[in-house]
Amino acid sequence: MTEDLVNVERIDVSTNPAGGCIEIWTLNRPNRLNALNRATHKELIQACDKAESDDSVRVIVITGAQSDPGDERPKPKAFAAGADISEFSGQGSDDVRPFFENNAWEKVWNLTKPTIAMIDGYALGGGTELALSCDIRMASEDSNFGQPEINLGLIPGGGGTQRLTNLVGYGISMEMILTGEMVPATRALEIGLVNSVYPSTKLREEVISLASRIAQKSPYTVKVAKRAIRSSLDLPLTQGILAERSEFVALFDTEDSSIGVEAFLSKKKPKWKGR
Ligand code: CO8
Repeated sequence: MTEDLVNVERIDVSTNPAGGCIEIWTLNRPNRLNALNRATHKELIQACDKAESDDSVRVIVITGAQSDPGDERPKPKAFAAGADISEFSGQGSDDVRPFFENNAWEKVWNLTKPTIAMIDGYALGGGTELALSCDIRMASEDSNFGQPEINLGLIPGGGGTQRLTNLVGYGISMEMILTGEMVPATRALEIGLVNSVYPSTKLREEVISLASRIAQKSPYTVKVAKRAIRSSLDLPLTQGILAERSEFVALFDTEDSSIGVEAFLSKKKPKWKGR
């Protein structure tokens, strides 16, 4: 039997007012530092499609498997050390172009549900970019980030030049991409590349706690909030404000806004309908 390259674990949160589950997707090639080969990439796309069409999935967490410390040659901890470099060998632009047209990085970015990258170890190249495709990044103190593609004669291709720049600003993005040097977790926190940093032993608990708190909200309203925040990246401010206003006003026709307002006024917990 072959092992899943993206292992999907479901954590039931059905006692929440919104019910449902949190999905944890674990990239499962620890002996290759979870480098994303084509097969892993395909499974990641499938996981996106399944989760998007499954109404019970509230929040998605993406992480990397760790190698067994008892192994003869244990590997360093990793979220993902990027695309699988061995698959680049001998490839021309016509070979790689189709892969980019439907790629997992954009698929994750375009999920309508909230996503959290749980990073414990190396997140390099496509690994940092995968974390950047998530909405929130939470890392362990042992993590290192970087865009080392320049060392391969390449540049980031999974959105790094855009999403990294957006998050950390022009100068720091330039420095990271042009040097290819790694940034440790403490610095990643300082520059806004990650939301929070924890000791490795606490990371999962903290991520699940945050995911559970988000999962308690109306799943419909969460999606609208994500869409509105996302539009701030694409639209000039004045248009973004108009987009937000239109989303805000439309929410007054949803059952969940009536439920939320009535629950507040009657000092009860809202029981969301998700519409
Ligand atoms: N691809 C394939 N194999 C890898 C990768 C990788 N990206 N990273 C590590 N490995 C393998 C190593 O070859 C090694 O295999 P083996 O045990 O068989 O020798 C094993 O994982 C363990 O790694 P190391 O022995 O190298 O461990 P070290 O502790 O010595 O070093 C490092 C750890 C620093 C993380 C080192 O492995 C490294 O530099 N890795 C490569 C990082 C890198 O350059 N990443 C960028 C790749 S290019 C990319 O991501 C482009 C993204 C494009 C996105 C596309 C969107 C559509």
